[in-house]
Amino acid sequence: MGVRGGAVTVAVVVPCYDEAARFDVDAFVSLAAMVDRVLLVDDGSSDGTAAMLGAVADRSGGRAAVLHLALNGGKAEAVRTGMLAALDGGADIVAYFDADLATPVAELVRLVDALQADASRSVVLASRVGLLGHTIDRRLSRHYLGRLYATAASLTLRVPVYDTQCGAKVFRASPALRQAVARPFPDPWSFDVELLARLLHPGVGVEPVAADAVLEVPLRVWRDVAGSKVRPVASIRAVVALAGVRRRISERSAERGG
Ligand SMILES: Nc1nc2c(ncn2[C@@H]2O[C@H](COP(=O)(O)OP(=O)(O)OP(=O)(O)O)[C@@H](O)[C@H]2O)c(=O)[nH]1
Ligand SMILES: [Mg+2]
Repeated sequence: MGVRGGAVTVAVVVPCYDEAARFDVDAFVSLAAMVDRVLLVDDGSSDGTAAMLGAVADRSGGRAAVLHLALNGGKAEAVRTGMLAALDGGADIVAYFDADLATPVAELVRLVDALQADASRSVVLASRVGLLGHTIDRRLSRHYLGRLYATAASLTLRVPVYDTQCGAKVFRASPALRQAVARPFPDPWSFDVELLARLLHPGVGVEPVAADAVLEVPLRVWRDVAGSKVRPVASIRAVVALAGVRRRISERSAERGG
């Protein structure tokens, strides 16, 4: 552990919407001690979230900050706004990380370490793969829905990715990353896939991220945390939204002449 310090600046963006019931202040204070910057994005919450995020900021010695969005714009826009702010703040590595700690802090640190350890990597994705000795605690129905979606996402992106939806991802700052978060995601339901699509298949004038610069790291621990605000209808919308991601990839590929 110990991803903070040195020449490389690590920022973690945490989208938070009405998280008061499940937010663990102590865990995020400990995260702030391990990285250079924690950007807590309060996505127009109307419960006690703002006070809890404020408590993290107060106890973090200036390393955690709260970015308040007046209106609830959804996870996609909360993540995008936070990532832009992190890049503007000079971060060399930017992660996004769900507030519910389904992925534990120690696992996020492992993902950041994996990116730091290999300069040829641009992206590290957490992957929920059931393996002996690992604890991936996910309802069976969610697992199979997730497998279907991930297969469709993999075909859309034209790379053999296993899990696009886990809420823990780490990116190296680059012109490709900056352009990938410069504009809102057209469809909030598939923003994780759209972000990867923009990196792997960018528009003219931006160097793409190579498929083998993306590393998937199997999580040792991931636990489904009760209180998700994502309704089942969202997964249907997310599948439909992949058609848009595919179309935009084709358009950009055509513009690049390939
Ligand atoms: N659902 C939802 N989450 C948001 C929103 N804005 C920010 N978030 C954050 O996005 C993260 C994921 O939210 P969850 O409700 O756990 O949804 P999920 O992890 O995608 O889905 P599950 O796999 O069911 O847990 C949390 O950190 C939320 O606080 C929003 O408008 N809606
Ligand atoms: Mg969750």
